[in-house]
Amino acid sequence: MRSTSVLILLATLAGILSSVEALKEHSHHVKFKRQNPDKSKYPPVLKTPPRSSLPQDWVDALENLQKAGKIPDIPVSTSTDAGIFYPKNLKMSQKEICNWSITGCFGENDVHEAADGVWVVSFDDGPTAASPGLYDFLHSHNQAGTHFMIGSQIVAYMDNAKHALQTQQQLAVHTWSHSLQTTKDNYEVLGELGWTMQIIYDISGRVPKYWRPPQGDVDNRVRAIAEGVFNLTTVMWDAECNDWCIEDNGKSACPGETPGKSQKSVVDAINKALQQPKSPGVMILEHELNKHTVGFFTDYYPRLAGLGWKPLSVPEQLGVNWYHNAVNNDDTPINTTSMLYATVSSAVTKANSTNTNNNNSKVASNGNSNTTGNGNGNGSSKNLLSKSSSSSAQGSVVFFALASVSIAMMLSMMFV
Ligand SMILES: *[C@@H]1O[C@H](CO)[C@@H](O)[C@H](O)[C@H]1NC(C)=O
Ligand SMILES: *[C@@H]1O[C@H](CO)[C@@H](O)[C@H](O)[C@H]1NC(C)=O
Ligand SMILES: *[C@@H]1O[C@H](CO)[C@@H](O)[C@H](O)[C@H]1NC(C)=O
Ligand SMILES: *[C@@H]1O[C@H](CO)[C@@H](O)[C@H](O)[C@H]1NC(C)=O
Ligand SMILES: *[C@@H]1O[C@H](CO)[C@@H](O)[C@H](O)[C@H]1NC(C)=O
Ligand SMILES: *[C@@H]1O[C@H](CO)[C@@H](O)[C@H](O)[C@H]1NC(C)=O
Ligand SMILES: CC(=O)N[C@H]1CO[C@H](CO)[C@@H](O)[C@@H]1O
Ligand SMILES: [Zn+2]
Repeated sequence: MRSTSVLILLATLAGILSSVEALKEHSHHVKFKRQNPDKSKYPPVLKTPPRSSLPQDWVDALENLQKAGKIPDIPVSTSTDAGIFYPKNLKMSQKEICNWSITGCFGENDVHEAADGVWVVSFDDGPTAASPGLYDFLHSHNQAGTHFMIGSQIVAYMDNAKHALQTQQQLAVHTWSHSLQTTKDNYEVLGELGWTMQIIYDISGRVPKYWRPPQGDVDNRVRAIAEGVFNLTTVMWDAECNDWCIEDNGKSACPGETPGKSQKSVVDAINKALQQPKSPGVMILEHELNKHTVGFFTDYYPRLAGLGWKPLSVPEQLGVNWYHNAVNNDDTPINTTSMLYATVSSAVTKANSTNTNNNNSKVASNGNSNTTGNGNGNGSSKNLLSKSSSSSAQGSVVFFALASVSIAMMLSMMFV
């Protein structure tokens, strides 16, 4: 069942992406033309960025981590019709590998569930032609969502990605070519993550903090590269509705899948999640692929508050800044010359230290704080990035993490 759906998803995405060239002409907004980065700067779309495209500082950072023994020596997996496989003679323990695709294992730093009462708003696979409508809808409700974007899709829909920024949506990483990352070698993973971060930075000035692996395919090797080189946190989910099965024409690409075999089955799965107990909250996997997948969300969204849910983006539920070099989309981000976390971090530290009048009062402090943008989390960028999270918010995040690991594991096994 899983491998069928994996294949269908890949086929669906290939279809969407191949229509991108044609659509590109029409999504051109003259207003933004001069601000767009030169597309020739980026590696070819829909392919894993080649080794020759990798900036030397990323390569050095990866190789230094390898030398220091910080990248587990887990072999690259192979993807077949029957699933994802590591070499048969592999002698590593499940704990060492922590391969989500097969065992549902979460890494120790993964974000994979919501705080009590929180409905996490997040979408994968954008930007697409359907994205602006979603962003406008969210904006009209003063709602931020986390958007895990495909680098190649940003090349094709650059103005739509900028629209996300303008409508107070958080930009995050979903790889360059939307491929299975455990099947990629270390340099390939580096390019898939790094180039997607780079294009997000180029259009927004913001350095992403989160990534979600396509189809959840991640292991401790891939996590170590994401965390060690770029300080990208892996974000998973704890409920599924298989909205991605529904194609542009409204029909299902996975007739054998429940949910997913029909629009009704998707809606039923969402309704089931909406009725779940509030502890932990719900982090449901959704996609901004087309008007149908967006429509599922816009249909149920108005009911969330009445059902007692508080909808928040990923960083809002954690009570942290949205980006490594900016609090959110409102402030002026701190410039950096590289996506390498060490470089970003030192640029931030330098900017912070040149600010003599340090004032932490504007920092995101908890999930209920004014971090959704729209003028509230306003202030000078220089003093925004210092950390002053309230201990109660941190305490509760830790509490939920501990209290509900088993429930989340159960849910992920049930739904996936
Ligand atoms: C990664 O980023 C977070 C938040 O920006 C920061 O608190 C943490 O110290 C960083 N991790 C490393 C290893 O620098
Ligand atoms: C940040 O980068 C932008 C664009 O490259 C540039 O215009 C601006 O002057 C830079 N700001 C600082 C403070 O270096
Ligand atoms: C920080 O700003 C707040 C309000 O914006 C103000 O009340 C406080 O006195 C300031 N603290 C410092 C150290 O400037
Ligand atoms: C958010 O900001 C508004 C006005 O700017 C203020 O009234 C409200 O108390 C703030 N909420 C929190 C949780 O800080
Ligand atoms: C945000 O900053 C701008 C410019 O500094 C200012 O005009 C505006 O009143 C501020 N908004 C809030 C809510 O503080
Ligand atoms: C910024 O400065 C504040 C106050 O000095 C400090 O607490 C905080 O850790 C600094 N943040 C960074 C990212 O350097
Ligand atoms: C730790 C872990 O999750 N390992 C699994 C990864 O995938 C293989 C299939 O090739 C499983 O056999 C492992 O158990
Ligand atoms: Zn995806």
